[in-house]
Amino acid sequence: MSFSLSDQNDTIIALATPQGVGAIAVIRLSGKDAIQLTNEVFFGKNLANQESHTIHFGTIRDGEKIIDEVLVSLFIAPKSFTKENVVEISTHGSSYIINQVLKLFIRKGARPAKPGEFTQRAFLNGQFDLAQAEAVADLIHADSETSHQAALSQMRGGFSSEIQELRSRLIHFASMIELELDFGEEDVEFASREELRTLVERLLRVVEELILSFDLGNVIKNGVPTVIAGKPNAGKSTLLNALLNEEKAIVSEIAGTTRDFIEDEINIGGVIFRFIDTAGLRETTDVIEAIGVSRTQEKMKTASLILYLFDLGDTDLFEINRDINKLENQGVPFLKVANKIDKANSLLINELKEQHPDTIFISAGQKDNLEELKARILVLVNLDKFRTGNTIVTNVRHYDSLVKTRESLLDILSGLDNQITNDFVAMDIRRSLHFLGEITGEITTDDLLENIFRNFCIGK
Ligand SMILES: Nc1nc2c(ncn2[C@@H]2O[C@H](COP(=O)(O)OP(=O)(O)OP(=O)(O)O)[C@@H](O)[C@H]2O)c(=O)[nH]1
Ligand SMILES: [Mg+2]
Repeated sequence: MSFSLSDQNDTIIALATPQGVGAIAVIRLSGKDAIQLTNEVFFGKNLANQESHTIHFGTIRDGEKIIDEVLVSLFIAPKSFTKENVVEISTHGSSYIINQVLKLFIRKGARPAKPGEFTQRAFLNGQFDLAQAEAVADLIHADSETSHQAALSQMRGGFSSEIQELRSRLIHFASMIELELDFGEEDVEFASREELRTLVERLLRVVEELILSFDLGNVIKNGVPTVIAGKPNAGKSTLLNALLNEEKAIVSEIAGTTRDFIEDEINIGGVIFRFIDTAGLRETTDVIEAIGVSRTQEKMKTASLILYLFDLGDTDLFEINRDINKLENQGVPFLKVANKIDKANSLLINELKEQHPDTIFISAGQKDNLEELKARILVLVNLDKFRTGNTIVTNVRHYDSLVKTRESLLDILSGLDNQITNDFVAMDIRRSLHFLGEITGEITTDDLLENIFRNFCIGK
């Protein structure tokens, strides 16, 4: 797939709603001939005489044959998503009708849109910058409140505006320093080195914060990895099933039932958690179970959160303290979850309440107190910062450019410290400008564009 400039003159068409049967389907056209092409097959009124942002009832006909009764919405350039003429045709949602309409338009000269081509045109026509265009894709794929928030804030400008502002101030310094170079031997200084340092340090802080936010961004997109760990038979698989409300993992009274890990997503309070049920932790001579145990230990290291689950009827304070000690050394946040409260003796419960008052008592089998467990999980991961509209980088491409920007900014600073000559400072500044420009799309290459828009779905 490539985007040559001549493609840009085509009028493109695609189904904008999902494939399959629905009450209505929306077919979208964009391009300079969009209205004229529609006029050729639409009967009701002359679309060429209508105003932008109006809706018209009529029929779509292929020669004598009526295909469907439809509503046609008009968006006249530049007042549309792509800034081109856009027509949206709402038909009845049968795949037969959709296919007939698409075929008819293609016969008349429209071209099937490539994935993301509508958004690509919007970008090329200056509707928004590249980071915002990518956010459109994220927004469509967002399936939780937090990932939706992150995509929306990026699409509406997010960190682009801040980066653009700092970048334009850096451009100013670059030109000043290059002017100094023009004056050669004469000892003039147009650009204050102290002001340059202050600006670079500020940029560095912004860039570093964005780099840090990438880890959080990933969590939002892919779910918080949460491992349920504990001895065999503690009830880990039972807890996973109870949280999922389905019988996903096999539960049995045989210790060592789960050998490989099983995972699934659960939405708690608008945040996606990826729960991972693991093989119970114990010394074992069974080869396969031993592999499972070592995988559990691996999973625990990469988790954002561990639910340490124990059976109140099959442990004691000594064992619990030993496990907690190990967990504290691992450094991953964890919750102490005591299971099988329905058949527990009160001695251990009282000891726990005294020594570990933050223990959560549940019965996975009876689904008791799971709401409190969920509430405590939410508090522990503390995702509040996602809700306050802080900027979060969720895109690998942005992350790469940010890391390169950081390196080149550090080069500017060390250049200033070591009083290197102007031409080198100017080069480092140019390099920083380049990487910053890559994020917002002020600097693009064909490869880059192609890669980004390939990940969109057709019709967007
Ligand atoms: N009474 C009672 N029994 C429970 C509870 N939760 C789980 N069980 C029982 O405990 C046994 C073990 O449960 P599992 O969920 O398979 O335990 P596990 O931790 O996944 O065990 P492994 O996969 O072998 O490591 C099963 O017989 C469950 O029915 C509970 O809250 N109360
Ligand atoms: Mg299990």
